[in-house]
Amino acid sequence: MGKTALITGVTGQDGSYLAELLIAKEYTVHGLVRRSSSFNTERIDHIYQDPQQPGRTMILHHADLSDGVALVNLLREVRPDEVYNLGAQSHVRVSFDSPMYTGDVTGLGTLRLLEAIRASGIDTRIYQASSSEMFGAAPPPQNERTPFHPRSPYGCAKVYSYWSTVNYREAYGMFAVNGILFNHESPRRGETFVTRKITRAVARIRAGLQERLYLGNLDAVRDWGYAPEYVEAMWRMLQRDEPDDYVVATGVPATVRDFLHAAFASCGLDWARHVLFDPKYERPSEVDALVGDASKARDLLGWQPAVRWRELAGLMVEADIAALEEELSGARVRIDR
Ligand code: NAP
Ligand code: F7E
Repeated sequence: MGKTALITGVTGQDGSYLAELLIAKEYTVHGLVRRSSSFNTERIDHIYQDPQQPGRTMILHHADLSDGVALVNLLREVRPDEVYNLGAQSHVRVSFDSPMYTGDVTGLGTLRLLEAIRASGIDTRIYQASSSEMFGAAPPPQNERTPFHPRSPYGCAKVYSYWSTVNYREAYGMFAVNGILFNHESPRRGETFVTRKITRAVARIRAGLQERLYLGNLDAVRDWGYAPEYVEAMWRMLQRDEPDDYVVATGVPATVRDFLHAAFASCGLDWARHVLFDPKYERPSEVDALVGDASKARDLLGWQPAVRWRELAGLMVEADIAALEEELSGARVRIDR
């Protein structure tokens, strides 16, 4: 019998890659999906299995991180060996517009899940999706010993979740780990995060569908890795003998301007002819530089990244060009459920 996992945030970028990884490892994957008035399962449509299919290994449940009782009921029903808490309001700029909501889902949501594990009485391991945003203003390179100095409601909520996870490990002996992941991207990255916003615009400008791209601060430094590699690190953390916290990063810095240049240049375009500044994309308090030191993950998990930011920019542009061509040819269809 394979293991059973429950993923919150299964419809997100990481959730979709993690579900693929676990299914390939013969897990039965249960995913928590929040109710939406429009389809929100596009990233997992290709691995979706019909409820009527016997012996299916991918099962979706409606619930929400704001509903603690629903979490208890779900855990009692599924009895997972492993829980991956990836669900969150994950957009830093938006967290300044909706700080209470972000605190509720991204912060308290984790506590609800930890408490639901206790209340349901099941024996399980939990992965918490912690973030380099917790380091905020702390100068790079950042590792597991770097003090937190969050710069947004999102960062503050993640710090709350981080310490709640550590507290449940210490107080109740729970196998609870924090993966402190630096920015990771892919063709499935949400369209309003800066990398995807850029690569999508490159595809559209190249096709003559868009002329201008409005951005905020181009000087910010980030450490961008490739999401499918990062979900492997999550899984490895839960396979260890002892629970612990790990930084996951490439260690390679680049500015938003560097990424912009590489993405446009990969199609022979000059970004400076298309990009304009809009202050609405700036944050009230910015995180200037995040560059991770992932040597602990390398030494203890045997995890190392292969894809660096320049290659990532190229592969994301290629994927956005292919997706646009498919869309324009009418070949892309939505699956109804
Ligand atoms: P994402 O694409 O924004 O996905 C977030 C997921 O959370 C989506 O499935 C979303 O559902 C779900 N969600 C939102 N509100 C919810 C609620 N109230 N109840 C239940 N689910 C809810 O994020 P990601 O990039 O995959 O990141 C996964 C996790 O890692 C997040 O916790 C994020 O904060 C954290 N993280 C990300 C990065 C990164 O660079 N990607 C780095 C460090 C940490 P919908 O699809 O319906 O919106
Ligand atoms: O911004 C600058 C912006 O929104 C990156 C989330 O996954 O990673 C992500 O958070 C940088 C910032 O990601 C635009 O000011 C300029 O300095 O792509 P982003 P983020 O804020 O680093 C962390 C690790 C997480 O945990 C989060 O969940 O780019 N920037 N112009 C812009 N950013 C956006 N979104 N849009 C712009 O137009």
